[in-house]
Amino acid sequence: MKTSVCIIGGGPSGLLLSQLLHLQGIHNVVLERQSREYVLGRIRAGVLEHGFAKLMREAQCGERMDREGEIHEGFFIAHDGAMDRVDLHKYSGGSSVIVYGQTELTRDLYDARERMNGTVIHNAEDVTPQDLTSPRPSVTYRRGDETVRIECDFVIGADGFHGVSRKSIPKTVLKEYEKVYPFGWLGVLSRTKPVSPELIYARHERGFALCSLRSQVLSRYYIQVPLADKVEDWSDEAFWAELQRRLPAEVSARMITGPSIEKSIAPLRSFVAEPMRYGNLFLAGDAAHIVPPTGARGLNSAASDIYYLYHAMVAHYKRSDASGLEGYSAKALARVWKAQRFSWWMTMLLHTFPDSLEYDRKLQQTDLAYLFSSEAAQRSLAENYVGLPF
Ligand code: RFL
Ligand code: PHB
Repeated sequence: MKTSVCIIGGGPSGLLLSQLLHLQGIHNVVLERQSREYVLGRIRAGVLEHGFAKLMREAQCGERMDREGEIHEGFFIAHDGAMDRVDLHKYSGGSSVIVYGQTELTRDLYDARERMNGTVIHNAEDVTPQDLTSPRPSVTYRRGDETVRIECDFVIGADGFHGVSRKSIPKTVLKEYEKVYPFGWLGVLSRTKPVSPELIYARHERGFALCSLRSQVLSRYYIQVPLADKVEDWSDEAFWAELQRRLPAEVSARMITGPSIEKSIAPLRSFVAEPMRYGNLFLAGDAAHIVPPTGARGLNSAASDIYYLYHAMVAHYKRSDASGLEGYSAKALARVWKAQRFSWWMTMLLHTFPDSLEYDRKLQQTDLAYLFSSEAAQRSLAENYVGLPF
């Protein structure tokens, strides 16, 4: 098989790039290790920035997002007995975010790829990038007993944190920066009315909590848990009780609980791999960088990678201009690190650290008191949360 661009990974990053390139007449193939149902069963992001939404529209996949997604112009931070609101609209110069689930967005991308006869190969086993520093790299994969080779100009590594692409870059070339946090988030999805029309991030001595949503009938809640905890350790009853303990009493009093329809634990990690290019391999999204979910930046950082890569590929194929590809890694990393900084800051501000000193807790309280007493600090939070420009 021959193609121009071979994309490894059929998550949001890979599918969005595939769709954008297709619309520009640039032939591409997506290789995904899992089935479509498996990918759509993963409950992840809920908050999108407008830069991501704009790309979805450009990819002709924004119709349902614009119809069903909710515009949020602010969110709450519960701390020290107070419930302070961050006015995103006011402090970001009129911007906002969109609440629309990653599952739905991925479904829209799959549907579009199908409608346009795009090639998305599921259940591709042993995907292996080859000859990455040659002008004609290839990717092989296995389907049953058969090994298939795809020859291409470029390989895109959009296969998430545990993918194969980043691992195919020699250790002598790749530098990895990592910070692992001593806790995870236990998330529950329930078919109940959300406790608040806007998100509530809560700092509490017992640990962080977050009230989020997917729609007016679908709630998504998280609580900070120790790394050693397993999903089986947490019955629905225990989850709701702990969540309610960490929220202001008036919020807990009006919370509607119900059976969980999904429950999972995600460890929190900050990670960046540099550079994001090796020969004709380009990394994008979680394959190159991970943030703890506290600032809702993960998917939104992938969006800027895809935006830069898409424009670089178009310049290469339409105008024989290689400058976008040459500059990709440096340009993408500059924005990636800003998302890292912001996500780290939100995480440090709102979580309870097992080894923290009383001094550290005083600083968290002071940081929050400063935030809500300073318009400049709220402006800084708002401009990062709605997304820095690409
Ligand atoms: P993905 O989604 O991991 O997709 C990668 C795909 O590659 C496939 N794959 C392979 N395919 C072929 N061969 C191999 N060897 C392969 N290895 C892996 C995988 O099966 C998968 O389908 O990466 P992508 O596309 O870069 O997208 C990144 C986002 O998924 C991620 O950043 C966000 O979900 C992070 N995130 C959030 N981001 C936001 O912007 N806003 C949020 O509100 C938000 N909330 C979250 C989050 C992540 C969370 N978890 C579970 C980590 C909330 C949570 C709880
Ligand atoms: C979510 O709804 O899953 C969500 C929202 C905001 C975050 C993280 C996750 O910061």
